Amino acid sequence: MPSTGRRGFLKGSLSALGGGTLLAASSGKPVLAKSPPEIKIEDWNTYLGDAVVTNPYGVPSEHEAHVVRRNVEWLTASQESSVSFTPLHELDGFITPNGLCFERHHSGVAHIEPSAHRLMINGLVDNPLIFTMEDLKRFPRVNRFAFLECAANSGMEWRGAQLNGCQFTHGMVHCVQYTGVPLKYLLEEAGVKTNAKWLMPEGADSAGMNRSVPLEKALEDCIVAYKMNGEALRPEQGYPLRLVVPGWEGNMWVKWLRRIEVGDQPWHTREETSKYTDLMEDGSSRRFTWIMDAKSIVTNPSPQAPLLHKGHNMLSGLAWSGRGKIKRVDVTLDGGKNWRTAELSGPVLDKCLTRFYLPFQWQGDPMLIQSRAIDETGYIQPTKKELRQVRGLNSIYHNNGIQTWHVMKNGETENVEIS
Ligand SMILES: Nc1nc2c(c(=O)[nH]1)N[C@H]1C(S)=C(S)[C@@H](COP(=O)(O)O)O[C@H]1N2
Ligand SMILES: [Mo]
Repeated sequence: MPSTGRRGFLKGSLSALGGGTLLAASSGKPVLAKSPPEIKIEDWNTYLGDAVVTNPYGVPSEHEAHVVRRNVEWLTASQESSVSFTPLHELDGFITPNGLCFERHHSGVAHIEPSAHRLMINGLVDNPLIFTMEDLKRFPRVNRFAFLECAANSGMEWRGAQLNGCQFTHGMVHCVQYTGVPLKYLLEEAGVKTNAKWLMPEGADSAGMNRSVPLEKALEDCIVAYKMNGEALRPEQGYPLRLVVPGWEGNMWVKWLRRIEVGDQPWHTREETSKYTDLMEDGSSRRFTWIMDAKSIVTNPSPQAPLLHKGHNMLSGLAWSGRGKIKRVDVTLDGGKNWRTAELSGPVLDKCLTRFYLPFQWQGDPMLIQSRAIDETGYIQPTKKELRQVRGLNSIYHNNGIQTWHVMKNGETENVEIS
């Protein structure tokens, strides 16, 4: 299956225009129609449209109603302590729209009145402080894009292919632009004592969720964020305040952030927070595995986005690394015999999702599609086999193994594993 360059693609489209008709299907892919498409006067050509502010806060077209977060009901006992998944196969570029960011809550979405919200910094500091939201908005602020991935993303796939759709296998990730105060400034204001080494950020949800974060990371690039993609955080994402911990596992990004205690040792050892560890074959556990290793996923085609047309097609996907920028993404259509380098499209940013594309020709033959990310440190995304050789089968967290999609003759696509 030779790749089609941009020129070749254009040529194909032009001859399609000459020989038959080029019609934009809903998927946006150019296809040859057998007979010319019908052009008629539609309702929307003849009536006045909606007035301005019919939707004071805009919502997507009614024809996009299928583009939603979804859950898997059997995963958890209750839907308050559960997860919903980002519809990766419906998105493009590298930004996740706010309303489609996956959610992970331990005790549901807290609804907080911002004027009543406080952030306290206490523990090993010279001046314990309490900030209002207004106080925080008077501090110097930064804007940065970052992906957030739950450590459990792809966790259901540790023992084998299970869920049919990249939304479910890889949808515990989102990438938005955050606006907020570098945590460093707040810690400077409080005056961190010299023996301080750890922070314990805590949420105002009924779980009072807390995690241990090394002080070093906090001073490096953590942000106390109040905006995402330019507007206030959504309640699901921690309104009015959340911690941003770029490149590190999602559970440290405490939402509804109300307190940061400064200490000299990790809270992991004292409280229940040890469950985010990776159980190895010999019964030992890996812990403090916070950095999200490089990973990638082909979002189109995928089980929820099968191939509809023969001939020219666009393969699309996402790659990311908690260690920096994505350097390269390789794609195979034949189960790893041949690899091609995909095009990285749009800004390639530090600790962000990165969009990749690969145009290809499809004549109806079965394909085994995989993508492999390489980050700027030279780290190469492992196969699932390689991952299991090191970590065994007991883990849930940190599965960044290469995913395989089997495209069948009819274009339908399923989640499989090849050795
Ligand atoms: N207060 C609080 N913060 C929290 C959680 C929570 O349940 N409560 N869940 C954590 C987990 S496990 C993840 S993966 C991320 C999910 O962030 P999101 O809901 O914005 O996707 O939030 C983290 N922060
Ligand atoms: Mo998580």
